Amino acid sequence: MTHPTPVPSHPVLDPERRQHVSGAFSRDEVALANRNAGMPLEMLRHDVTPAGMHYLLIHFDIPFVADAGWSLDISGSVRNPQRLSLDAIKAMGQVTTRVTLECAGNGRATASPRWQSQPWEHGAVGTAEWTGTPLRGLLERAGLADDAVDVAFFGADRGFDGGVEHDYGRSLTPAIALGDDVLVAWAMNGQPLLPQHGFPLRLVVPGWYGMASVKWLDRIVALDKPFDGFQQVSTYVYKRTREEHGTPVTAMRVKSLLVPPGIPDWYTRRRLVERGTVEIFGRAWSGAGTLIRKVELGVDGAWSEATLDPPPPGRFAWRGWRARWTATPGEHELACRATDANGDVQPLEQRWDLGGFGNNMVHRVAVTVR
Ligand SMILES: Nc1nc2c(c(=O)[nH]1)N[C@H]1C(S)=C(S)[C@@H](COP(=O)(O)O)O[C@H]1N2
Ligand SMILES: [Mo]
Repeated sequence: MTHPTPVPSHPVLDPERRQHVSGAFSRDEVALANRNAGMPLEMLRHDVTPAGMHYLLIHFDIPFVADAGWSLDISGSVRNPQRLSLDAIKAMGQVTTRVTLECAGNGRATASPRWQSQPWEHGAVGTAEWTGTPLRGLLERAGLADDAVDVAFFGADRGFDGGVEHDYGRSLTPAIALGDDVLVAWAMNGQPLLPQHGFPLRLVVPGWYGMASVKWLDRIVALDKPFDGFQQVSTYVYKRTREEHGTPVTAMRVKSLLVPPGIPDWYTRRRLVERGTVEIFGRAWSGAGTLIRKVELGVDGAWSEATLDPPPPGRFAWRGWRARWTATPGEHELACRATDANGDVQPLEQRWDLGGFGNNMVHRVAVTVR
């Protein structure tokens, strides 16, 4: 099976390649921010994010999908190519997993200079209960051939990036694709997927940054060489220079966020808090099923350990944490910092990355106490 090499056959739409910028947001960044909503941080209170409050990242257009007639093709290096209807997929058994998903670009907007793209601050994260059938069952039915070294997943959405036209597509190695955790999901929080979350079918790759969880999934192609699609090799790679080979973005890095306390100023979102005891609440998570070991609350640079809530079901959802702060009048900075079971801890400063990926620096919130 040879995969069509993406060659720009149309006038290149982004011939210059975008540049890094500092300062004011461009009109293009604002337009993207209006399409791709973040989760308001007060929604961290919910164990499971209400579907309409889960963050969204959609590269191209949301495909219009009529109710009936969807099918999923499995082809390439397989012994028994498949075309499966939704009903056939649902009949293959179902599981529900609670999964925290974060966009790899979360926090990009706070880098300087920043890559011109979706200008996320902190909200590109959410937790949902995804219901679907394990991907493994589908791949076993198709039977991966001995020469299959990669498995590519394509959505029904198509567009340009960097001048390259392509269907949104990502791949997983057979070892990961045949693992226990990856789902082909048709429901979110007990309801059919919303159009913006991939109706009628999507991949959910727990423990990974969101780019792997291909929405509007209509094609799986087993490959005899590593997938070279745009979203696999031309982005979602950690690197500091264009020349570098870099490291692919995969599992989420350990991270925590806090619900900004008190009340906000409408325009600046600055916080106003009454003096006295303030209950601080937040969430922490890591990638690849790694559990959270510790969360610390920082007050004006001094750290103390927070109390962890009971663990969530499974290994893939965020964990609540809480702490008490005795607020004294004046200006203060709150921060939170998580450590996972591997001993990985959030950095105090943002690592600079060309595409603005994997930013897990501690979350800081400025507060005025009266
Ligand atoms: N087909 C398709 N799948 C996609 C995307 C996309 O643009 N097209 N965006 C990816 C990215 S970058 C992220 S972070 C997640 C976001 O999933 P959500 O919008 O359901 O939160 O979907 C991923 N799957
Ligand atoms: Mo993303």
